[in-house]
This record gives sequence, C-alpha cells and structure tokens, in this order.
Amino acid sequence: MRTFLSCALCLLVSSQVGFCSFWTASDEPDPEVKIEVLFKPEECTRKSKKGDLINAHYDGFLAEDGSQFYCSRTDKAGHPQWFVLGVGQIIRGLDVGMMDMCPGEKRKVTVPSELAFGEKGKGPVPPNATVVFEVEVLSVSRGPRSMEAFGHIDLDQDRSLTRDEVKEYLKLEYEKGGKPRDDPFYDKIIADIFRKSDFDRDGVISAKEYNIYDHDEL
Ligand SMILES: [Ca+2]
Ligand SMILES: [Ca+2]
Repeated sequence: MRTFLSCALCLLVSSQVGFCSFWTASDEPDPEVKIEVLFKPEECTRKSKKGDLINAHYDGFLAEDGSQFYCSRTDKAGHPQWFVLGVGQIIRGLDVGMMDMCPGEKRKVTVPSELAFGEKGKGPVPPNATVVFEVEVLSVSRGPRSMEAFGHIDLDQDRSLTRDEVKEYLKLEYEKGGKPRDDPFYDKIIADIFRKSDFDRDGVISAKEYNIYDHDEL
C-alpha cells in the first residue's frame, strides 16, 4: 500500500514510484511551468542540473486562494530538505522549475495540476489544483546518481555502497568544493540518502537500488 503522509508528499516520497510516476511521461521541459526569479545571488558557484543533490526550503500554496499547504520551514522541525533533482523525487513541476538554480537563489514556481498533484489532489491540495511553490536553494552539489559516481563511491568495488563509502565520497566532494563540513552534517545527508535509496533496508545500497531512476545514464 502506498502511504503519503501529507503533501510533503511527493517531495519526499522518493521510494514509492506511483503518485510521482507521471514525471516519466516526458523529458521535455514543460512550458506550463512558470518560473519567476525572486532573488539571484551575484555570485553563482554552480547551477543545479539533473542528478544534483539539492538542499532547499520550499513553501507550497494553492494558486486559487493563496492558502498555504506546506511549509518546509516549520514542518519537519524546519529542516531544509535534501533531494536529487530531475529524477522524480519531487513533483515533476519542481524537477523542471528548479533546474539551473544557484545556491542562494529564490524562485516562485507555478505548477499546473498535471505536473503536481493531478486530478486526485493530495491531502490539503484539492483535485486539479494549480500550485505555487516558493523555493530557496541552499546548496547544490554533485548528486549520487550516476553510475560513474557509483564506481567512485564503491571503494572496495563490491557493487554495493556502505554508509562509510558514501561518507568518504561526500567528504571528498565537499572538500573539493572548499567547504568541508562536520560529521553530523554528513550523517544527516547519509541518513536521508539511505532512507530514500536502501529499499530493502539491508544497510547497503546496491547498484540496482542506486540506479533505479537513472535508466538514461546507464
Ligand atoms: Ca562497496
Ligand atoms: Ca539495500
């Protein structure tokens, strides 16, 4: 049975391909997603692209009456959310609407229902609702999901990733970017990655689990 807790919803329901599965319908950017840039930092170190690991806040509103149905700043203890961009971990409209964003950038993204919660709606989102997200990207880093990256992460080359292997990889990536972080920082990302990717909960991410969305990069 599919369980969708709230609208945090699709955004966080990466392991359940179902409600979110309409993202596979097309890989073309959809002209119906409307993007307004609210703030763009002067310096842009890296622009988000498919497969990147993103850390962001997003607030969700109904276009019809402006009522708020999700707020990442107060829900989930106010932690910004981690997700991989462009692979169906978030609603299709945001996968499209959050491309090419710089760390620090803020956007207002208006998403038609067919690229959001569809004709059924979800929780507080009624059927056929256009939704508006105000998103703020906090960090953009190279995502875990390419088989090339898998090979780099898998230090002992046994075709599965342990937490230690993932941690080593993240450390290297952040050090390369000139921003080494402390252990709790990495542990939080790793917990999130394993929650979303270790489908059989055996404590390692197999090549199949790792690459479940990325058929086009095989
Ligand atoms: Ca390994
Ligand atoms: Ca596993």
